[in-house]
Amino acid sequence: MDGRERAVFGWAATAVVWLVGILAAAPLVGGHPLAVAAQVVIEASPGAVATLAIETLGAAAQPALMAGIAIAAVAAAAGIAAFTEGYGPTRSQERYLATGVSILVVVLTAVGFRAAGDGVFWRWTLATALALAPPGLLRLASGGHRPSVGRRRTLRNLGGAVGLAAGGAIAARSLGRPATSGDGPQPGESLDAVAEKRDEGTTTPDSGRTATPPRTGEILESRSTTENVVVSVAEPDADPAFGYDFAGMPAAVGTAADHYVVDKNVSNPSVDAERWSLSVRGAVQESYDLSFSDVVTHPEARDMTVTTACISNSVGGDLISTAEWRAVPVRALLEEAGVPDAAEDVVTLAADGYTEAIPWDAVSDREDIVLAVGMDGRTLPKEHGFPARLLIPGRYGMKSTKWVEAIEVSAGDHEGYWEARGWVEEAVVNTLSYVRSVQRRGDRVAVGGVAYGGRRGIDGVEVSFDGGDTWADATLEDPPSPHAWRRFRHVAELPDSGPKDVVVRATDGTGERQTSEETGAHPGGSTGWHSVTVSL
Ligand SMILES: Nc1nc2c(c(=O)[nH]1)N[C@H]1C(S)=C(S)[C@@H](COP(=O)(O)O)O[C@H]1N2
Ligand SMILES: [Mo]
Repeated sequence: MDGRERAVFGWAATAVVWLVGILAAAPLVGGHPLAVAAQVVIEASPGAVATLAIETLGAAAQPALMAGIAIAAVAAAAGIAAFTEGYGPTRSQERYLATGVSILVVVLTAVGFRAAGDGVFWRWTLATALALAPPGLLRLASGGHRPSVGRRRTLRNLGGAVGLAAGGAIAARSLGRPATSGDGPQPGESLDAVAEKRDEGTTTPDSGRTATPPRTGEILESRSTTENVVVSVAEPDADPAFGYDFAGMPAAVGTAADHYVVDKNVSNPSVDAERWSLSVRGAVQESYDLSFSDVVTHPEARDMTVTTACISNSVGGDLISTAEWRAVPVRALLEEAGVPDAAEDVVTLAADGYTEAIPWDAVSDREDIVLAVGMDGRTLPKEHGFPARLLIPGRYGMKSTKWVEAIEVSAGDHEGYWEARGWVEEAVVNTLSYVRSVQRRGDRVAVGGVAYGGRRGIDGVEVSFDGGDTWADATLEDPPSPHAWRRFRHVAELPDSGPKDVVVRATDGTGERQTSEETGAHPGGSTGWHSVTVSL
């Protein structure tokens, strides 16, 4: 290595050690500047870019963005080193540059750690110090801004810096920020315990309940296709009626653990339910606040089975789930505050800065527009919006604000987070039917799946084995609730094992057939018939 190469390597290595130090110190505040930077990029990027990233990268978009930012930081360090070595600025110019870069790095690290956590002074300052110590010492040990040491010593210095970062990681972990303070309600805790605690002031955690659907028929062969379809062959003498629970079929009502998760966040807000309160305010007669246990024990709280789907889901995609929620009608919360005739929108504001709105007319009309505080009989998991989130059956998931902190009545039209990025405002779900399973039992082949038509409901599902030339009516299971999808299956006598072009289409409760027109998710949700070619 000549001097220039060594400088470039030295600065790039310092940047890498800086990133390692940042990640090592992260547990101290419960987040890190890299995630904050990614969040700033996501929120500042134009809707079209954010949407493209979601559509092409899906759930990988956020980690990919963080990786990109990390690589850019290392490249910038190498670039600065190449510049100073290549253009030979004077010693004093070089010192100015090094000082400037150092100050920038210190400020970015500190601001990032402050923003990543709850802003407690000693936590973010200590995290900043822990993160900056390894790269700082690496620079000092390698002779400041003009490295002139041998390779062996460089490697030794690097090893020392990484060791220092490891020490920082241990320190950060042991001082780690608890998810919430005190012994208030935690995500995923028994709802009964929360209600009891309100009465007695104690909490008794219990073990979760699980609902694994029974599977029928021994599976001889099974594979999953890219279309989220499980194709399998069961014993020929397995129950010829199939039921609705054969391999690949989702449970009619799923659990919190298998519910899809979508949000704009690199890391989700940690809300302390003990300190949280729901503010009901805006253009109302009297604003008021509710505590978490006020909502949990609300007289109108009820259990509700609801299907939600993300508007960015592709035809046949897995961003659709059904769960049992504990929830309180939003109109019950608002009526207590008194809503004037001039009210237009009911705006929900969230801890992550997300907002959504739904017309007051819809809220006052519908008992099923609710604020949910529980799932599967427990408090919400953090990723589903602990401690409280909205649910609007029949609208895409984007309308269902998670981590709600305030419900605000507005006299004007409010533009929601995704609406501002070019997605439709109303987000009424398009009628859909997805194949989830194709199974052979002897000469009989069953196609099974789910169909959802929002508030219109589902009246029928048809299945084709020949790419849509001929159709047969599927058998439908009763929906688990008026707010949920319906499972279907169709069994046909098909002795030959050649390729089958399976297609499904639904008819909603108004008698309208699901459109065959294929559209992408943006801006109003995907449409088109789900089809999959299988051989079994
Ligand atoms: N606060 C907040 N709420 C949000 C989002 C978000 O990014 N922030 N994403 C929305 C979107 S696009 C969807 S599809 C649903 C997903 O809810 P889930 O993760 O509980 O399934 O949350 C919605 N609510
Ligand atoms: Mo979504």
